[in-house]
Amino acid sequence: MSGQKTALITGISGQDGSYLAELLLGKGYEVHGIIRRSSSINTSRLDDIYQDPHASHRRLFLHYGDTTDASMLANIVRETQPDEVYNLAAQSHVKVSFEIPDYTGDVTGLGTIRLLEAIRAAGISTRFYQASTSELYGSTPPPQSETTPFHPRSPYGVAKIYSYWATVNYREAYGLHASNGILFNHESPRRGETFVTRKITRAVARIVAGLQDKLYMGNIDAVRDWGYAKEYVEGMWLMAQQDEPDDYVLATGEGATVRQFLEASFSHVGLEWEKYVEHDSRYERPSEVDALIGDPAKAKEKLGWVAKTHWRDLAKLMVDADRKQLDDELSGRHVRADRG
Ligand code: NAP
Ligand code: G4F
Repeated sequence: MSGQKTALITGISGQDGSYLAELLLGKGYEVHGIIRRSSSINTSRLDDIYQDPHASHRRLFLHYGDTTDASMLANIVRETQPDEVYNLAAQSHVKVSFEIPDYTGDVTGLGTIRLLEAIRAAGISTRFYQASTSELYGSTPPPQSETTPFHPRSPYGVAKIYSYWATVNYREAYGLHASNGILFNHESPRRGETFVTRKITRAVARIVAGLQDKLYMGNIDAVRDWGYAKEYVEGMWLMAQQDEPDDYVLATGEGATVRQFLEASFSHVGLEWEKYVEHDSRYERPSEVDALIGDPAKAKEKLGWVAKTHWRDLAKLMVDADRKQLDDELSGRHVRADRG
């Protein structure tokens, strides 16, 4: 079909990658995604948009690869000639990054340079989106905007700052249309189960069902600015549509403590969180990011993007989805509850 755009997404099997792929397919794009080879199926978040490889008009194509494999990245960029590249692949867990710092630096930091070099080597005019993060601000107090100084507090944050500056550098050095989305925490029923919001909402569902009686948590005084992932991928796409590349914060502008998220999630099903939650220091980090609250004014003004769902509604939405998913599992209906 003439005029059809092509996008390449690294990290397509993750939370954001799956929502972004849906958005782009809905806009008529041909979408290519990189997935890792795994001994078990790792594409469950793509179930709704999976297309039979034998279907003649399919627009979703999955390719095996890894951000540590430069030749694979070069081949896929050259072969697919994407109009837009969204670099979402990362070892994205902050606590885990303290345990595997070398690997995190390789995948989350150097992986970006490998992809940028693949674009340069292909000699194509593409638009590049980098999944930057509020973790870059680290210990710099809120509110945080595009002009706030960075002070990362984890190997993950340090790796992401490398990728942030690599993106800026390729924009300045080579004129690449390369933008950083500095995204504050965004969650959904598809959130990985070891991130704090999903850990809480899954536990609430399991406690209601009588499958669990305690929830062990780390630092519940931490403040985060939680939004809804499905809305944030729209902001990624908008950045790639601008005439000029730039860097943008996406956030709700509202902060809450982990304690408040616990209270909202448990009270949604009529439970008192204090009766179930206990502390376990194993979930604390060697250096914590105490408070992240974004200032999304630039994204509102330049992109027309505004976060609609704030943390209280997000907590309810995620508890409801986890309860439905558990009900389906227990009754033998293995239907995902993450349609939201
Ligand atoms: P996620 O659910 O953890 O997804 C990460 C994706 O990267 C998965 O598809 C994963 O594949 C893939 N990946 C991991 N290591 C890889 C490697 N070596 N080679 C190729 N792919 C690899 O993360 P997310 O929440 O969707 O976040 C998307 C991106 O935004 C990440 O870069 C994250 O750091 C960043 N970010 C996230 C947030 C947030 O609050 N969610 C905020 C700011 C920035 P598998 O499925 O095989 O593991
Ligand atoms: O849900 P978290 O693990 O997310 P964190 O560390 O903020 O990182 C996420 O958001 C970043 C954007 O700011 C992304 F770049 C990154 O990829 C990831 O998506 O932890 C949130 C807070 C932390 O302060 C943590 O110490 O919750 C606190 N927490 C307290 N107890 C816990 C727990 N976190 C986890 N994962 N598990 C706990 O038991």
